[in-house]
Amino acid sequence: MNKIPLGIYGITDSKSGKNKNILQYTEDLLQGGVKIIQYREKKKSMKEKYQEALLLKKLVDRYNGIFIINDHVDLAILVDAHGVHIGQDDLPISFIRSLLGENKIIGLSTHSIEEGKKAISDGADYIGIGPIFSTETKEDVISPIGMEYLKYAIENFKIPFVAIGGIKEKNIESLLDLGVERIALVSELVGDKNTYEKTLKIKNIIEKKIP
Ligand code: TZP
Ligand code: MG
Repeated sequence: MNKIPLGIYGITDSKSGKNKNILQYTEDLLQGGVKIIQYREKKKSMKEKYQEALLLKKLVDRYNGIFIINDHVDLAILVDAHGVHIGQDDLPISFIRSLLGENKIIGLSTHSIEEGKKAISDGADYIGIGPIFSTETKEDVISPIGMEYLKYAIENFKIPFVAIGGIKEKNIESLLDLGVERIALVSELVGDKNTYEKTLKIKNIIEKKIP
C-alpha cells in the first residue's frame, strides 16, 4: 500500500521528548502539519508501549494521519496501526506481509544502494535512507552514509523513500534541492521547546519547494 505523504515524517522519541508528554508533542506535530507518525520507543515496557500506541493511534486518526509502529508487528496488529517500520535485522518482509496483509504499510531502514534495491524487490512499501548527517538520537547509530545512495534513490527508486538522520532546519533545503520529498526529523521537532511552531516553520520551508 502506498500512501506515504510528502513532507515531514514524524517520529516519537523519549530522549528528545524527555520533559514532554508524548500525546501533547505528537498533537503538536500533527497540528503543525505532519501527516505520518511513527511510534518509536526503544526503552519502554511492552505494556506501556501498548497503552501509548493505542492512545496515539486514536489521536493520529483524529487528524486523518498515518500511524506506523517501529519494530513490533504484534503491537501494530493490536492497535490497528497503518503499518510497521523495521530494520535490517528484523524478520523478512515476506513473513511480516503474511501477518499484516497487503493493505498495511511495511517500511524498512536501508543504508546502501544494495539494501535499497533488495527492500524494493522484497516488497517494502517505502524505505528509510540514512543517517544522512550525524545524529545522536539513534543509540546504535552508524556514521552518515554519504550522499551517493540518496542521489541514486532520487534518480532510480520508484517507491517512496524518507531521508533521516541529523536533519535540521539549517540543512533541510540542501536535501529539498536535491529532490528529496519525504524527510524525517526527530530531535529538531520533538526536542524543540515549541514543537508546534518549529513544525509549522519547517513545513512552510518544505511547501515552498514541494507545493
Ligand atoms: N534512524 C536513522 S537516524 C535516526 C533513526 C531513527 C534518528 C534520527 O533522529 P534525528 O534527531 O532527526 O537525527
Ligand atoms: Mg528496529
